[in-house]
Amino acid sequence: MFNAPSIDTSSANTAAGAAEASTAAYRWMVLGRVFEDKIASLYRAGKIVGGVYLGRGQEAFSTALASQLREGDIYSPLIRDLSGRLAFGESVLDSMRTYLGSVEGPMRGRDGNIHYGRPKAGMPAMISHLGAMVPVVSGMLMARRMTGRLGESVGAVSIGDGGTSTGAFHEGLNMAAVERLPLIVSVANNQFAYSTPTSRQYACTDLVDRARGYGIGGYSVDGLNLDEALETFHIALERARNGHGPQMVVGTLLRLNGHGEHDDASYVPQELRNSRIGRDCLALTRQSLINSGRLSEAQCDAVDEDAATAVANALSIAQRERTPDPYTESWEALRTRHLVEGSHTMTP
Ligand SMILES: Cc1ncc(C[n+]2csc(CCOP(=O)(O)OP(=O)(O)O)c2C)c(N)n1
Repeated sequence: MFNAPSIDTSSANTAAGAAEASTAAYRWMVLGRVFEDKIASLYRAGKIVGGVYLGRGQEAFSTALASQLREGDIYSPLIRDLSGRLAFGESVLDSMRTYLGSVEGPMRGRDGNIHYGRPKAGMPAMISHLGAMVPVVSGMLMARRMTGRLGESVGAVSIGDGGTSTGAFHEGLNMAAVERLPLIVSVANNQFAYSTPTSRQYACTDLVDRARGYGIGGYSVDGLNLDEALETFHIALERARNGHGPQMVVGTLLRLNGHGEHDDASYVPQELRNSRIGRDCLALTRQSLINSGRLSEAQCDAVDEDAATAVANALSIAQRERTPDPYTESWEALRTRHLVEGSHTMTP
């Protein structure tokens, strides 16, 4: 960690508060995992149209950020952030409806995966082009500042190691740094950009070194360690809210599945899978919560059961709903105004 904060987080981060934050985050992690396991099996059964991109191995890092955002904040997740999206308030049913193409879903069955957003709730729709959401969220923060609506809100944007090599990432982050915007950049370094290893992606030692170049706060965390990630994002969020400008948090971890479910990730060396970062953050978190007495085995089992029930209920509703009918409906995707939540009322 450098550009290190000197703020006192002891009152906000009491032992009781930290325990509560970690058990709450664990629930979102489990829910995300159970949901994605179900989606993966539906995909293999040919029941999902389009791609399926999962966040296995990234749940701790994703949830550590999103579970600490407040109402009024902006959250721009990436394809591997289902746990974070759920923690930020997305409903399991809406996620399920989107994957199954239900007309009742937020995308009315037009988008088969997770590029959709909920602008009114502070979640812009994800632009597929890597890096693009950094300038978008920076722009949203600028707009809030210029219209006197920024207050203590922050904008959080997720990105992968590959996305940090794009021009949009550099330009957006540089502008945010110069303007000292309350931007949180969460970099999930999962060692591969699709199949490109980090050794072919960047020449610095750690991606967090880039923060120094922009003159912003930078933190490097073990992306498998929920407690460490929660504490670090807590500090980064406080710093951003208190006028210290953009904060970048880099989590080191390994993507435990392919880029998408169509990819078997055969390019990931076995030694890396067997290494420390190849472990499963969900199992590690469960063990840590039990060892520290924050949850019992039985309570962890109950978390699993609750998640399984929530996912099964959402599936049973969504799979009975109809998909769009191309013979009677326009297929102009999102060009129709009524399909976009708040398109004419959206405020950045
Ligand atoms: C500008 C741009 N180039 C290429 C792509 C195609 N693409 C989508 S995801 C991806 C790899 C992303 O790697 P990373 O940012 O490390 O995230 P990860 O998938 O590893 O989580 C690529 C090359 C894209 N979406 N945008």
